[in-house]
Amino acid sequence: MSGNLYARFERVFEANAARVAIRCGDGTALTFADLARGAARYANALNALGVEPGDRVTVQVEKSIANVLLYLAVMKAGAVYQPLNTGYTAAEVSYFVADAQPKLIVCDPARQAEMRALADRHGVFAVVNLDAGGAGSLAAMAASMDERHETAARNADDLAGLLYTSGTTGRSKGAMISHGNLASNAATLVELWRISPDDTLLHALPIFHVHGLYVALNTAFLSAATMLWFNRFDAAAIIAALPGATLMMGVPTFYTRLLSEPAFSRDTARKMRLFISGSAPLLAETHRDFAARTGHAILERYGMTETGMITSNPYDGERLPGTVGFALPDVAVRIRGEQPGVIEVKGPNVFKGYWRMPEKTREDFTADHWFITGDVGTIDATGRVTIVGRAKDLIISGGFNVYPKEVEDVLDAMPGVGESAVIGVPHPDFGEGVVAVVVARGPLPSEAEIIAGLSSSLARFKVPKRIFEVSELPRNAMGKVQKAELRRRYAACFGEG
Ligand code: MLC
Ligand code: AMP
Repeated sequence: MSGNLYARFERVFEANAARVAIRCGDGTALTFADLARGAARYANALNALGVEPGDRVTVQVEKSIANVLLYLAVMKAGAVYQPLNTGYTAAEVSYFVADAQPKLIVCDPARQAEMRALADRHGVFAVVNLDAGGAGSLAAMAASMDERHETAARNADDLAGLLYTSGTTGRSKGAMISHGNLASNAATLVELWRISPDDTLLHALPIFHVHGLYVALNTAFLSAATMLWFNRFDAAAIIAALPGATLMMGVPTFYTRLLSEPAFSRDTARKMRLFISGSAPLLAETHRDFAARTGHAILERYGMTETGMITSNPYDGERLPGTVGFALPDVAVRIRGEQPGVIEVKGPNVFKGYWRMPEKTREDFTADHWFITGDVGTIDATGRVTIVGRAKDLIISGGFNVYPKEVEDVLDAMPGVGESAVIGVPHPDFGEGVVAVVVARGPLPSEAEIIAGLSSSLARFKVPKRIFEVSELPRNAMGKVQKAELRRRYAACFGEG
């Protein structure tokens, strides 16, 4: 039997052919048969463009149904899906393309010329496009293709995805994720969270990261759940749709935004079976406020790009605010030495290593092959995990990761900036907000000018929302910048957080 995850989806799609797979806000709906036909057409288009098993396909497009078909098609064709945040600038994309060496780039039509130039520089065979409405040169090509396509045979260890995560120092790393990694994690979550064809999953997450892509899509496809489709998160639209949903997955910002809407009530959530939160810490206070408003205890789980999901609060047992629950049934977690300590993970969910970076891969695994997450936590006698901090210098803003070093490097290269320290402080909407503290060397541009300057090379979510000037950065005896001290100093700069 093929280890290609799409082969498993294909069986589900066939068995549920006439049922609705995805329902969109404009009333349009796709059946599972439509999904299978669309994926086949797109896979034939990919093959016609020269894509073969093992080739990387770089995708930077707005969320759409066509994007879902493309995701399925890449897997069906046995190729490796490399999704990129739509916020990334051309400079950022350039690195990913140079590193991944894709056969094909799929981009927004507005970026076709820019991507074509990039493709020429890096020997990429073809560039095609898809717009926010799902139209574009790839969609046109797929429409003319046969709706039959033989799913490429793959082994469970073959790559299905290449997802980049930034290193705390140095270059961004491509996490190599196999069909087996995805299949095991999706099957485990479907069972644990009891996802079934009776479910309607409200999908409002982006599909270029693990949460919206692998956790939400793969579990829905495997269980034949119906999805209610939103191209972005808009609290009012979500509240209007919630009475028709049974299941939702979101980052903590989704839940705080829902709570800030007076229209969000117990009645709105009357059909809901389960709210799931992850990608960033959910404040215990949000958990409690949500329970008081809706009667639902949000189920918090913990994961990473490199591992998929690691722990989850229980479906039946107590969902304890401020904790991330227990290791998934087929996953093991441990902390060596004293607690709190760095969480390590082992299981069929753990990725195959960093793309063409054997050294970095070695650094992030222990001698006995456990993956070192960089998250600091505790594990109690019952196995319940609580995350208390991070050993890695990382900010998580609204569920997006920001690596201070990357922002500091761009800041330090700006005229007038001597040195800088980038930190995350409590933010009422994004959980953590990015702040830069800079020491001037000569005349320092204004805050607005610095922010505008950074935005030309960095995605908007990475750009500090505030810039503070100081005469010197606080350092310890070793000369290391004391970021904890800076976080204390600017803790209230976004209000009480
Ligand atoms: C948008 N902005 C952000 C931001 N999102 N700034 C900081 N952090 C963010 N996350 C900027 C915009 O560019 C804009 O700035 C301004 O904030 C206001 O934008 P908005 O319209 O309010 O934002 P919105 O489109 O509503 O997006 C907010 C959001 C979105 C929370 C809905 O960020 C989101 O979908 N986040 C989900 C991230 C996610 O899926 N993470 C999963 C990672 S997987 P300006 O200046 O441009 O006007 C993972 C593993 C695991 O971590 O365990 O799941
Ligand atoms: P990413 O590299 O984007 O996959 O982000 C993974 C990181 O998100 C983890 O290493 C954690 O730091 C963080 N994370 C994910 N889920 C949670 C959670 N429930 N609570 C706290 N942190 C989380």
